[in-house]
Amino acid sequence: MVFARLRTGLSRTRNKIRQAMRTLGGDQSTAEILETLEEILYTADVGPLTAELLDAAEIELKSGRLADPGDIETWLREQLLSALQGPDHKNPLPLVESGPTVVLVVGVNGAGKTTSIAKLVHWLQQRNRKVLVAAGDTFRAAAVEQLTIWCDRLGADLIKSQQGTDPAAVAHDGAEAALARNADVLIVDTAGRLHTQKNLMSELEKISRVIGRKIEGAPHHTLLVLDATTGQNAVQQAKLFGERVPLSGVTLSKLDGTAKGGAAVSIGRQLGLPVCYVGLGEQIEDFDVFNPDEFLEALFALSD
Ligand SMILES: Nc1nc2c(ncn2[C@@H]2O[C@H](COP(=O)(O)OP(=O)(O)OP(=O)(O)O)[C@@H](O)[C@H]2O)c(=O)[nH]1
Ligand SMILES: [Mg+2]
Repeated sequence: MVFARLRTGLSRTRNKIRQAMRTLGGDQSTAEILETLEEILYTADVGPLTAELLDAAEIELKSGRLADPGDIETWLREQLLSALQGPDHKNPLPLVESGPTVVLVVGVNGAGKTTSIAKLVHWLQQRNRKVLVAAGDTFRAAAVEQLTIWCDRLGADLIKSQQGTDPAAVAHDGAEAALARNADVLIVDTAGRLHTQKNLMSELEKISRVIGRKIEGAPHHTLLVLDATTGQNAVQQAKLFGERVPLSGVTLSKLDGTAKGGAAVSIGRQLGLPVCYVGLGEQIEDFDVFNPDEFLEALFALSD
């Protein structure tokens, strides 16, 4: 992962956590330790998992298993790591054996979908994959322009149509082109939408259906892009999108900003969704596969 950027992004949260960690130990009572742990988990914004972990910590503390402040840190790290671990972090978007692998990218307005697509194209190209992009956000002309600029810069083929075209038609053309040009991966951009917009949510289902008719099993991955700075609200978005389209994972964008980071933990624990990729800035390289160990180190710096 672009570890340095992640560390910088999460430095505010980390500093607060470290400060709290330093107060642990000595002759503190169980109640005092639990209070500090609560502050730490609140600072990291891990959501409902906070209560669960505090209950577990209380049992551990009363049993005398966490006698040392170092033990508490290690225990906490293990708990969070188990909440963060997805099925296959080294290979978050496995490609199908033959024919193009289709990745549909969805999310609310401004989450970072289009930027994440450009970053993912670059990431795949670096791994010698031939990538084709379909500009499924036909809602605004500017959306197609934005993607055109990225694809020109990256030397990736882009399938696009006029503003107002049915996005499912663009996705269809994208699938056809991906087959004809022997692309390894087809990435389909979509317009931002809210889960409450019924028609727009149905549109996603239609896009999926149309692609599936062209390429068997497609879309193979539906990636939800979440703005990490929206905290626990991101978890709610993931839940509601997941009720309409089967999600395979999440890209957590803007972790370089004011994000506290805990949303990654909640998404894994509450929804069982893996965080596949992280976005750490506006540049093409500010992106990598999510690495739970590095993430926890950037957030908690338990090993410092
Ligand atoms: N700092 C930072 N900014 C980001 C990141 N990802 C995206 N952005 C910025 O967030 C803004 C929105 O990004 P887009 O990629 O256009 O988001 P989108 O989800 O495609 O937006 P719509 O298509 O309008 O729904 C842009 O200004 C991006 O440069 C990131 O990881 N870090
Ligand atoms: Mg966009």
